[in-house]
Amino acid sequence: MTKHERREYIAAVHCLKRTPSRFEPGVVPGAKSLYDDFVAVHINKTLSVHTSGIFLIWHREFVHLYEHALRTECGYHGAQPYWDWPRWADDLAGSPLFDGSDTSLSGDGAHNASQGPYEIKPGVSLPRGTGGGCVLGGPFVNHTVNFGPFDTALAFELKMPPNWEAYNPQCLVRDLNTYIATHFCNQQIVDRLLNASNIVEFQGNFTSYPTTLEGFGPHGGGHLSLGNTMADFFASPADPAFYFHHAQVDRMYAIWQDIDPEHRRYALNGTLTFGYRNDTPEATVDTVIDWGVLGKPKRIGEIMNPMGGDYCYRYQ
Ligand SMILES: [Cu+2]
Repeated sequence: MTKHERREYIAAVHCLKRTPSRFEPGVVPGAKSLYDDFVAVHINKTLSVHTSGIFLIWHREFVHLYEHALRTECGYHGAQPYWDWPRWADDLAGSPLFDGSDTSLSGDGAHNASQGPYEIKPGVSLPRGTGGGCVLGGPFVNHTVNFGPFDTALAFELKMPPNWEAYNPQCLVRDLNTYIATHFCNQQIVDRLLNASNIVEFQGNFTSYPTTLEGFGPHGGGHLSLGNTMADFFASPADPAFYFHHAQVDRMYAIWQDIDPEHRRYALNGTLTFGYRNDTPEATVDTVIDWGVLGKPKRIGEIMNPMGGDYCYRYQ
């Protein structure tokens, strides 16, 4: 993107943060804007759209709806860019996305001495990064996170955070972490991902369940490599970087589908419950996904082709 395009994108995100929420007053007190509505919907659906049969397609439509809102509500003319993980994995702070300049998404957070390692599960942890505090400057220094923070462990217990709708304004927190980026978002990881021979393997390469370090994958790796706000399992879309990360997840999905469209275009595997639990039915192309205030309900089959239905996009 040219610097002009980056500034236009950033201005549109700021505009979305000023655009009124679509929730009825009082229903979701933390949703102060249309930007926050996306965070709220993600929180509300967390227990059905991660390590489940609809992870890939749900996040595809979610990013599409966000891009659509940037364009239709806020005058943005471009597309939602993706974050090419391996390119800056060993130098996140030097990347145009996170270098803290006025054309970035803001950079690292202030060094927070009390930031500890990331506990993946009992006995398994990953080292902290270089920040852990509020972002120090750049375009999103005043971007408030209005929900959470939430405890990721709740997801593994299939529990929603109590009173998640509450308004709890905080700063955007980053903890740039090249250890995590170079281990989980490198080129070999991307190659392995794209070499998956079927949908079970492909989904597993993104995020295995139960989570092991080996199977941590570039989805979780990307979230954790940016730190606290992006590492919040429920409220991560509160960090504008979420959409760059998930555009790249979707790019991987689209590239992988295009390798063998006959077998992969409509391949699905898994239920609608976190951890592929069988208390909900298997996702099928006819399963309808409800988008609440963000958009109209859609059949899964309508979300599986980037060049079909409401979509008309491809990745470079
Ligand atoms: Cu998500």
